[in-house]
Amino acid sequence: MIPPSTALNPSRSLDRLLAEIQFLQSAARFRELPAPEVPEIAFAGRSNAGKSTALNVLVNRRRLAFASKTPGRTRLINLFALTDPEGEVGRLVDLPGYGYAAVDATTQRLWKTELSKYLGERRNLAGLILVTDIRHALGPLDQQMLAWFAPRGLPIHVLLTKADKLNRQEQNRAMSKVAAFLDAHPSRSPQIQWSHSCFSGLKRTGKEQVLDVMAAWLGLSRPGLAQIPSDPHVSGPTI
Ligand SMILES: Nc1nc2c(ncn2[C@@H]2O[C@H](COP(=O)(O)OP(=O)(O)OP(=O)(O)O)[C@@H](O)[C@H]2O)c(=O)[nH]1
Ligand SMILES: [Mg+2]
Repeated sequence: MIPPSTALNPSRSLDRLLAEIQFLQSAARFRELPAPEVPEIAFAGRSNAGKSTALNVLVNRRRLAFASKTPGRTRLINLFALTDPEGEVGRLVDLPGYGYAAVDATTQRLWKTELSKYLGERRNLAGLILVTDIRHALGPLDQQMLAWFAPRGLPIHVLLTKADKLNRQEQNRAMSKVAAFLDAHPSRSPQIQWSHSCFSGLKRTGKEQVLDVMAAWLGLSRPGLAQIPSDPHVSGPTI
């Protein structure tokens, strides 16, 4: 496994690499994925949670990943490459959502198998962004995902999205509930970074916290990020 980088490389800025991000490949199956040569950050979560939208907003593109009102829009494992003149340095991965009952049983089984293989076995996975709708943050399926994924010992950032749907007080309440849930989680280990933050794809707010986390996972620099945030989950919502 490629360990998540811990030393920042100031000559490689995440923001600069994001400005040049390119679609790399779609894979329907785990075995079709490109060689696991560079660290990958995966976006997972319930269908329709806002994964593809979050990815687009974070990279400042309107339609890099396909977002849609129709649940089940992302049907493949979509990989996007961060490349500097010397080659690829990392990837962002948009995954199909889980929990979408309207697709037929065979497709659901295929997604589940390939998704579990990706999250369970991909050896260059540097961290998981678990995208969850703030109005019902970390529902039963997300909790299952968290409990199942935690033993891999990789960092997790819970992104509470669609924050624009709630007022500030409701956002704070949702954030506190998630903080308490993560703090008390039986799989929580002080060595593994678990963090969370509030986000709105519609208002394009909450980007900085998650970009800081992503930069730390990839060992990249960001303006104003002197060192890896030791515990970003203590920071409050920015919207
Ligand atoms: N109000 C609001 N709507 C959002 C936000 N993020 C996503 N949406 C909407 O939610 C719907 C689903 O967004 P997607 O980004 O396609 O969701 P997804 O998680 O990629 O969905 P699948 O690919 O089906 O798993 C779309 O109609 C988006 O416009 C947000 O922050 N605020
Ligand atoms: Mg999607």
